[in-house]
Amino acid sequence: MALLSILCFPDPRLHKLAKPVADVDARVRRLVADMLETMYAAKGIGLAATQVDVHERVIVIDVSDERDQPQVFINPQLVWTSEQTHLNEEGCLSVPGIYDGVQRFDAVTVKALDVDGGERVVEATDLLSVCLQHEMDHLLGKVFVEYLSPLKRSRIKKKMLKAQREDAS
Ligand code: K1U
Ligand code: ZN
Repeated sequence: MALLSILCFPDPRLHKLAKPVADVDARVRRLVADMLETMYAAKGIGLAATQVDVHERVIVIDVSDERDQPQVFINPQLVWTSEQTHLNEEGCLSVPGIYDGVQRFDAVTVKALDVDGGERVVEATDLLSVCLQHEMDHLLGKVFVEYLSPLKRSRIKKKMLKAQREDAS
C-alpha cells in the first residue's frame, strides 16, 4: 500500500470531471487500498479519487468511531434524495483548516459497485449522507467552498495560496 498526496484548493485538477470505472480490476483495488491508507493517515472520514489526482469515480468513506468500517463506492449514482435539507458543518482534506456550513439533503440513497465489483445500494442518513454528498461533488469537480459566498471563497483562496507559498519556502 502507499500514501498518496492530496491536492489542495485552488489546484485546478480538483475541478476535473471523473470518468466511470470500466472494470473493477486489480488496479482499481490497489487504488482503493491506497486511498483508504491515505484517508486514515490524514484523519479524514472520506476521500474521493479526484483529491489524489485520479479522475475516476471512486470514493472511500469511514464514519465509524472506531475507524474500522471502511466503505467503498465505485461509480456511485444518487438514486433518491429526501425533500428535507439541513445545514451541516463540513471540512475537506483538500482545504485544510477551513470549516463552514453547507446545505445538504438529510438522506440519500446511493447505488454503487463495491470493491469486488458487486452492486450495493446504501440508504444513508446523518454523517454518512453528508459525507457521500461531499465526496460525490468531488467526482464532479466541485469543492465545498464553491457553496460559500464569493467573498468567503476568495478569502479562503488567498489563505490557501499563502500557506502553500510558505510551505514551499
Ligand atoms: O473529502 C474530504 O476532503 C474528506 C472530508 C469529508 C467530510 C467531512 C465533513 C463533512 C463532510 C465531508 C473530511 O474528512 S474533513 C476532516 C474530518 O475528519 C472532519 C471534518 C469535519 C467534521 C467531521 C470530520
Ligand atoms: Zn473534500
